[in-house]
Amino acid sequence: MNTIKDLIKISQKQKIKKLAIASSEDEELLKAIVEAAQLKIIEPILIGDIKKTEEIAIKLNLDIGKYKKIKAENNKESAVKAIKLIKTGEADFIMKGLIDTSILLKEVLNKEYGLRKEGLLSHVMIYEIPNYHKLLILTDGGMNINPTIEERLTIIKNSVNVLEKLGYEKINVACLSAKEKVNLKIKSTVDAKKIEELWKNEAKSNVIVEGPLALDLAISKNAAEIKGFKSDIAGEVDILLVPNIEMGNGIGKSLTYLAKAKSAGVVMGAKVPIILVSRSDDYQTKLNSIALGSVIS
Ligand code: COD
Repeated sequence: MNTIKDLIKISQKQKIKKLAIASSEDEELLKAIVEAAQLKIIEPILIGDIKKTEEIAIKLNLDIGKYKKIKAENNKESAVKAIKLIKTGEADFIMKGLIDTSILLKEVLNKEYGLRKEGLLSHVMIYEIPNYHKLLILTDGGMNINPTIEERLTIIKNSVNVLEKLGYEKINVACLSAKEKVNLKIKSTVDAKKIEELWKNEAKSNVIVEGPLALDLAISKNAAEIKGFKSDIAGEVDILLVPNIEMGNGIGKSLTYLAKAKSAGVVMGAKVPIILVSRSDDYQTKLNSIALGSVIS
């Protein structure tokens, strides 16, 4: 699988999934949902300000008449209602609509609703970048703010899980920092080396984890050769593990806005995938993410 288009194709070959959308009153979101339903990827359940959602649908000439709709008084209520549909088995996965990320995630983490499993939840973003020869995962630029070393090991596993669901057999992971040598003054280099060592205890020989690596070495074999950096994965990396949310958010937004990358994003580690797109993402990114969530669920 080398393109996001492949992802859409795979999702169309599967059973139609029920998607609960928290706060559906958003133009780009509604366009994506209607198209995903037409492509037979999902059956949407719209939750939130239904009057506003219907007004948007009329304005955009979208037919949402046959979709199930559930009214919610505010964003928190639409998040809770979406999550409860998972508990009752009425929905297969959840998508964030016009609602602040933290509001939705706080409810997802609320033990009362039973969506959490034992491990850490983390955000996984897949990019198709014009200048890179394969899909690239970036994690975690959307949920965990400053994860510990142990937490970053789980973040790797959550993203590996995504690629395995997409059929990958061999997976290369780079633990990013600002350079390839350990510098005690740069904590992320020390952490990355530790993660590389700890990964050797995992019984997953199909996944190579190396660190620390600067971004150029991770994605360019040429850069690695020029710098004389010996690596089994340089230029062939599938997953970029970042040390904190700031680096993840910075790389992610650069890929989208400066490199014109296509993307799809999902939160892994809960009982079902949670589609966590940015409110400013266009409808295509939202559609791609729906396809990703559908394949994983
Ligand atoms: N996975 C599993 N459990 C978690 C996780 C996680 N990723 N994060 C927190 N928990 C658990 C904690 O162990 C604790 O039991 C409970 O949840 C509350 O923990 P807090 O107090 O740290 O959690 P919150 O509710 O204050 O914050 C959790 C958020 C995910 C909302 C927070 O980390 C956050 O706001 N992240 C950034 C999201 C964001 O704004 N993204 C968009 C911009 S990039």
